[in-house]
Amino acid sequence: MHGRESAVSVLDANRRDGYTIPSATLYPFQWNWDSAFVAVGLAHVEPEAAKREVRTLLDARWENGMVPQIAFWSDAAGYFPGPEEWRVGTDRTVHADVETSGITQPPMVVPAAEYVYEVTGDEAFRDSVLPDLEAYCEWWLRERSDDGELVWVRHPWATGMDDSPAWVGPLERFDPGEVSYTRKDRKDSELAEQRPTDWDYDRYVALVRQGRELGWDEARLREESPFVVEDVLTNALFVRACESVAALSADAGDEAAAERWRAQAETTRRALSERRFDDDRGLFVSYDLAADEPLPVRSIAGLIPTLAGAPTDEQFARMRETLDEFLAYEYAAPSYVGPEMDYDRYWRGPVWLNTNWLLERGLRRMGADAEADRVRADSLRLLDREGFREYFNPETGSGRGSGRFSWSAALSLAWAA
Ligand code: 9WN
Repeated sequence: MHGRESAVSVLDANRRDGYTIPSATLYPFQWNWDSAFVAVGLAHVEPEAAKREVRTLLDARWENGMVPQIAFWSDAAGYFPGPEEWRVGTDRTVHADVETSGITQPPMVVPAAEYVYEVTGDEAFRDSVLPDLEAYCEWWLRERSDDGELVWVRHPWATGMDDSPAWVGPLERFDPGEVSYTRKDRKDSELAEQRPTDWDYDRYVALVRQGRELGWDEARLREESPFVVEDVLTNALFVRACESVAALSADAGDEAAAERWRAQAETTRRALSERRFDDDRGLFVSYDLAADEPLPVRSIAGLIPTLAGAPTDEQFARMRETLDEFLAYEYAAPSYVGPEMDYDRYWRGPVWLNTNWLLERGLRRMGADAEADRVRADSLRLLDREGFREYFNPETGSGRGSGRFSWSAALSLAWAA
């Protein structure tokens, strides 16, 4: 019922000019890591569209290398904050072609591009995207790393897991003041219960306005932003991104670049293992650089460094105990386990299929095939039961958030391949 044909029809319906919007009801523009997951799924059914998806996203790249969280390729109503709020315009030196938001998202586009290349074998595609992918990795190191090892983000939206309980600490530490704005995401009372709270939104908007006032100047924001966080999911995907640039460079015959990015992957992987593993909680935890303290929360983000091969054998043995807590629900794997877990609200408990896909692959990399199989099987059960919903209640399986959600449709195609 929710098979290949219906997945393709959702993606076709959500496709615009060279890119796929995440959802027609909630997110009417191109989003960064959404397009990456969409490309992974499309690679198996519409390879030309997969290549274009990646290419279009990279066309929104800033001159400094950053690939933005949102590219506003067309006018669309129904989303806040739109381009007028971010004010990153075509008149700015940061970018010449398209209005965008002022932040990025986890660098999933790099491994996604490698995935599309592996499926299609199209060398012209590889050669077209590799310079942009490498520039994006360079940007992370130049603008978003204090030590050349781990990278940081400066907005919860940049983590892709917006209202994760991991961000409550840093967000509590600052006063957003009086922020006036109108949300457009709570289309009805049911959805209002499944979206982030106003408390979160006040802080999201205050951070956007601060970025805008400082002209999106990275050096000043590093000093002045109250939210400067080394997110473990972003760092895990940064390791994967460096590995992908290394693999694509080697394939293109550039052994020097391949060696450099292999070494960077190893540096970041080791830093994750040595500095971001929390033995008491049995998983990786993010770090608040503004307050100089760890954010000890059991978020699914803390399991994703498996994808980077980061845990030592000893750490992974400890992680298995924590993993059991994530697998103790009817449907694996909730986005968060702990106090005030909310089965229905966004990144505070529901199961999301993109984090399940990353976790499944991470567990396979660590040789934990039985647990990986469980995550995959539960994902397929959810898809079968509810269709391409945005997220799911981990106990009842009920679909939450948007319907006809692009990455849910796309990843169903990747799982079926
Ligand atoms: C802000 C598009 C995006 C995803 C994020 C998800 C949600 C946006 C929002 O939707 O965030 O980026 O407005 O809530 O949290 O992971 O990329 O699907």
